[in-house]
Amino acid sequence: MIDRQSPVPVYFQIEQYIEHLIEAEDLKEGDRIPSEKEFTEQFQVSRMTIRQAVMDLVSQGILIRLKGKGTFVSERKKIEKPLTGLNGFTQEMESRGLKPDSRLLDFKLSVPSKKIAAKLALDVGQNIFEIKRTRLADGLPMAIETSFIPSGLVPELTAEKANQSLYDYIEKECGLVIDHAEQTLEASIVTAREAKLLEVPKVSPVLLIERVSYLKSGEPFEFTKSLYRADRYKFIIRLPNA
Ligand code: 16G
Repeated sequence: MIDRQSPVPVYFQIEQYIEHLIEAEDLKEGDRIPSEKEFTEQFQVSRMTIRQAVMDLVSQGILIRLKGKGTFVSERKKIEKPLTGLNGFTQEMESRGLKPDSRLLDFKLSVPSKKIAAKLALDVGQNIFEIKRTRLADGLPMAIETSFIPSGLVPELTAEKANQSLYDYIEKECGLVIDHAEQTLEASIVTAREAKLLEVPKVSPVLLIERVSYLKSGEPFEFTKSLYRADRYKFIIRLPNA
């Protein structure tokens, strides 16, 4: 199987072999791949070589390592999210039959930076709530979101409420009407801390989305910076002929 005369490095040949097993469905999503020891015996190469091949596939998101359990073929099906229509994370996940959840990382009342004050059209002296959450679907981290909301709009907001659906709170409990949003989408790479929170390998790609949402009154009510896992998300846009 391994061609030692080939200019293609041995670890890369093993990588291609594992990818071939996945394509041929000899290894399916969620299957455990053979251990380093089994591969070493099969290919008669060093453990280091196997490790290099496996780590490469882990960093590409093709395999996933679970501490104490082994290495598995990752579930690669991405969520396909249309970039039309405004909805919140909770609503979006529920409509897909997934259970939304959040881990509150930070909740505080603060003075906005110049950038945030401009995004939210705030006057000097108006404060904001800053809410940072890891968003999960069926127990899996999907995104890290930091939302900035003018405190004057939601004066009664608490950490407990902020850890549930913010859009529900704004509409159902505050009686405000959400109208539209403007957002940008860029590629980015996680920091070491974000990698831990999202449970992805270091230096993984993410989709950075910045959204400013407006109430029916025309007033901006949130500026949110979201980092969505690039291995779990894919956005769809319909393009009518111009
Ligand atoms: C979405 C929004 C985010 C909003 C959140 C509210 C994107 C890119 N971002 O994640 O701006 O704050 O929903 O969700 O879609 P919630 O109602 O579950 O708190």
